[in-house]
Amino acid sequence: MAQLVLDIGGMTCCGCVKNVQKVLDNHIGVSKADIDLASGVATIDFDEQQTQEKSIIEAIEDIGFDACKR
Ligand SMILES: [Cu+2]
Repeated sequence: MAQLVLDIGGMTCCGCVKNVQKVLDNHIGVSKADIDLASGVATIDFDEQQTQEKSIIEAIEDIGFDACKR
């Protein structure tokens, strides 16, 4: 199990957080994702056998948010 901490740009309300949360929860290999709206930080636990950092970042970018590794 690996952990990825991302700065997510563009989240302005809890609706945004919900959208990002949904994408992460549905992402194969992600076991846990905590998102903090105030700081814009997402802490993501994932299985390296099933997904990779790049794929998780792309999934967030695909719905219109910026994501970069801390
Ligand atoms: Cu929003």
